Amino acid sequence: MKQIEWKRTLIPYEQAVEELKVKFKSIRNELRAMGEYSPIEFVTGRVKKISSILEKAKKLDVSLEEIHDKIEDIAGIRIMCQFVEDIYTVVDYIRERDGKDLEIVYEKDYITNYKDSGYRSYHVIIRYPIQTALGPKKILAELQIRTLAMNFWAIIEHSLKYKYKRQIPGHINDRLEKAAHAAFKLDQEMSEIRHEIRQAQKLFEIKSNTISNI
Ligand code: 0O2
Repeated sequence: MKQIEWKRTLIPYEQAVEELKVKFKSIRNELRAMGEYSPIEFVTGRVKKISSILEKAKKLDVSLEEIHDKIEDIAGIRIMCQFVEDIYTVVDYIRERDGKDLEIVYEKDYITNYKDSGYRSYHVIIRYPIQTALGPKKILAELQIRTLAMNFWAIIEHSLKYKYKRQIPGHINDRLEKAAHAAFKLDQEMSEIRHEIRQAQKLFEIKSNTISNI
């Protein structure tokens, strides 16, 4: 496929990523504006790189015509949370919207069933309707919901995989395994004192608002 055709093919995915980012950021902004705790810390999104789409198509043995139905993460949204518990609150928000502005295709719980690599995250594959110049269209998108610690580890591991073309040397892999364990422990420890942390954050917010109103 020529560059220009790829560009056209990916436009609906770009649109979906932008719309979904706005929707999840709005949940966070609305809750904060009401003085409520937001389980969403921040949101990012991306359209998969053409080279990664081609790599995945090869791995899954799918033709270019099939990529829209078979590659589920061309449109990807990442929702970062402070605590593991928040992830499940966000998943509940998504489930509430099932059949409304999105359709859940299936869920993958890599938190309970973490990957051999040490990867932890909660994935929800959705079908998302968009309006295009040629009419309505539904596309697949992957929502990855994770804690800040899970995200930190995943970003580092992903860049090392990229650097070493997926053949990470043993001694670095050992460190990554230890780091995955440390990230897991960090999430556990933070969950244990989550009520204290939330109270402290609330006090800090009140203080900041008071100062900014002076
Ligand atoms: P990018 O650059 O984000 O597009 P499989 O690899 O077959 O086990 P599958 O079917 O590709 O899994 O889907 P899965 O497991 O839902 O993975 C999709 C995305 O999840 C990946 O996209 C990553 O973003 C993330 N992910 C999954 N496993 C790992 C992992 O072990 N480490 C890290 N860092 N991320 C992971 P891509 O295509 O890898 O990359």
